[in-house]
Order: sequence, then C-alpha cells, then structure tokens
Amino acid sequence: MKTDNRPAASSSSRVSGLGSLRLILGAALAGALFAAAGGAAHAAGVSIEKPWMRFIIKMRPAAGYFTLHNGTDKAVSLTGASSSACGMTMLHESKEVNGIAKMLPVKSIKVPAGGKLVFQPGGYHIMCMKPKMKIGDHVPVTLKFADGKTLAANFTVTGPGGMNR
Ligand SMILES: [Cu+2]
Repeated sequence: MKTDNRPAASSSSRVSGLGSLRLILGAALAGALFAAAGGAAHAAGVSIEKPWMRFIIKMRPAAGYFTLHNGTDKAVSLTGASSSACGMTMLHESKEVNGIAKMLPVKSIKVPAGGKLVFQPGGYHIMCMKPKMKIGDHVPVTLKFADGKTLAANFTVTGPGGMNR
C-alpha cells in the first residue's frame, strides 16, 4: 500500500497558476446546493476521464480522482462537487508542507482552454466526507463550475490500492 504523500507524478500535466488555496472549510459547501438534478450538462468539450473513488472504511473520507479535459476555447474553473454517496464533499489538494503531508481546501481550480487537469493521489482530489459505498460500486458525482454549469460522472469505487491493483 502506498502513502499519499509523494508529489504528483506528472507535474507537467498540472495546471499552474491555480486558484488560490484557502483555509476556509465551508467554501466548498456554497455550491453544493446547486444543480443536484444535473439538468444542465456542460457543453460538449469538457469531459471527465477515468473517474474513480478510493474507499477505505466508512469512518474515513473517500477520495475521488479523475482527469478533467477542457476541449473548449475558454478556461473553466471547477468550484465544487456533490454526490449522494458522499454526504458532503470538498475540493482538496494534498501537499507536503515542511515535510508534513497536509490536505488543503481549494476554492476553485482552473483548467485552461484546451488543457487538462489530473486529480490523483498526492494532489487534487474530491474529498467524500461521509462515504456510503462499497468497493465495486459506481457512484454518481456532479462537478460544478464557476459558470454555473455541471458535469456528472459515475466514479468506480476501489479499495485503498486504487485502480492499479
Ligand atoms: Cu482530502
């Protein structure tokens, strides 16, 4: 089993100049009331690749990972997520600060026009605070963007080893 502390493997695929990190835990909640019904799918061009959720035990938050592709000619900003399988969700970034692994709440994450952003262990993730799932499930998650649009995907639930084991 791996620790979650290493830097993201492919830093080149990550977006620089990210939205500011804030230590305001409630920030991610603001969007959570939006668009649960998922009526307004995001315009074609923004897509989710390989969504998966790492689940350990019910008493611990699960973490959602995916690659977000922005095929449009405008930057998009991810501002939150919601899932009926998570209770509450938050956008987090794992970081090593003075040698100590931390998770920092993130208010928004920008994906440049034509770019992509990789959510992976050791970096960005959706924290699923109260997981209601089991390994093998496919749980619905709706991503929310600053422009009010949403994008839904089913995340495959894995155990601690993730998709590779
Ligand atoms: Cu987290």
